[in-house]
Amino acid sequence: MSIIKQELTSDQYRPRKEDKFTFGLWTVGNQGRDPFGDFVRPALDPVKSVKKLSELGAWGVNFHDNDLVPFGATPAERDRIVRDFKQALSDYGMIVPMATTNLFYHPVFKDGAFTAVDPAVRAFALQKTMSAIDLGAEVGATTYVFWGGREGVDAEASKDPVVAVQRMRDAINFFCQYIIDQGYNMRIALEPKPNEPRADTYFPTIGHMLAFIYTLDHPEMVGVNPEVAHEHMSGLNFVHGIAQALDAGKLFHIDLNDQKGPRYDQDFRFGSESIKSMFFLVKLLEEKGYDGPRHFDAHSYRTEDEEGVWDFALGCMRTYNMLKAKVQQFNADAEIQALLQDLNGGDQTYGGLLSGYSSETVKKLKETQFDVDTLAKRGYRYEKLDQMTIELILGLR
Ligand code: GLT
Ligand code: MN
Ligand code: MN
Repeated sequence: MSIIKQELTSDQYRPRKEDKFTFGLWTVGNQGRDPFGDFVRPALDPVKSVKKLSELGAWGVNFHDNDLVPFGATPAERDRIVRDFKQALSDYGMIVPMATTNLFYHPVFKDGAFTAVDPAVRAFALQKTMSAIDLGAEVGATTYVFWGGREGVDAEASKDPVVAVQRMRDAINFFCQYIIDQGYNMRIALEPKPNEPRADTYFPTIGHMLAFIYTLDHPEMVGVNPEVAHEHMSGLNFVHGIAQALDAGKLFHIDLNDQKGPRYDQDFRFGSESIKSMFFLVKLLEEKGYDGPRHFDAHSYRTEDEEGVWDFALGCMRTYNMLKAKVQQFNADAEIQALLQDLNGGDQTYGGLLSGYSSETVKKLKETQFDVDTLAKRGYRYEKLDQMTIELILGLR
């Protein structure tokens, strides 16, 4: 029995609309091309993707302008494609929470888009993105993603990196104002990536993006769209990056997938590799008030035919729900919770010294004698805590 058939016989991990799972049309539509080999799967009709994803329990789909409307389509072709697509959304009860622009595939973008050295390319990128924003608004998208794509360098000498940052700022400011002027209900989410397809991409991590946002004209309209694989490519802790984005109120969207450490961008099925990190990611998202889409920006292995693509899509969603159930189990595990309480309780004798700055606290802190030897001898029992976590994740608790 295939995974899909098993799944349709309903179980607690079955994806449901209220789970808010979404996929890019480019994810299930990925044809398996890589730098060493050509397409292995035929193109998937977006209408079919909408139908199939809805049947599997997804809530919505996202797209780049050209995932739906081919580059260079006439206005009449565009309108027909969009009409059929909107019909499919309504027929299968799906929505489009996010849209984005393809600013990397066509050769015109080989040196980037908003940071390209050629002013004509930069202006064309503005024009293309305005049309794509209009398309997104037409299908109800409320988040607009900017992934840098080819915004970067191979030859460092080619661009002044400060000018590149300024050009990106000018572009994002331009689109914020465009969205405001059109009256669209839309926020912008910036997606960092350290490299690939360029040798180095500008704004490589969540932290770089967060800092950049506060230099914009409308920082309140702009947040981040972090991707698991992209931070893992940099060897960073994704969970901590997400925590910082959440703390800043800037987690507008998220790209869930997986990755085997720092190497090329693998976009694997969610939770297929970094199980412990993804457990803590799901814990964070579920507990800290993220209520946006759980978007999968991943694709199936190149070895797969179409059935494998649907196995992949269902696998992403099931693994999220399985990890969510594990989080509930973690929170209900008496032994784990007792240890956590014990660990975080600590000695309250000095608690009063940590309630913020005051001249009184300064005075008290200066006078306090700390028993450093006793503090230094403390064992924290993190081995036990981590092992209990592992046993729980592996199903042994
Ligand atoms: C592309 C990229 C992704 C981005 C998509 C949005 S396009 O597939 O690899 O990480 O999220 O532009
Ligand atoms: Mn992505
Ligand atoms: Mn990726």
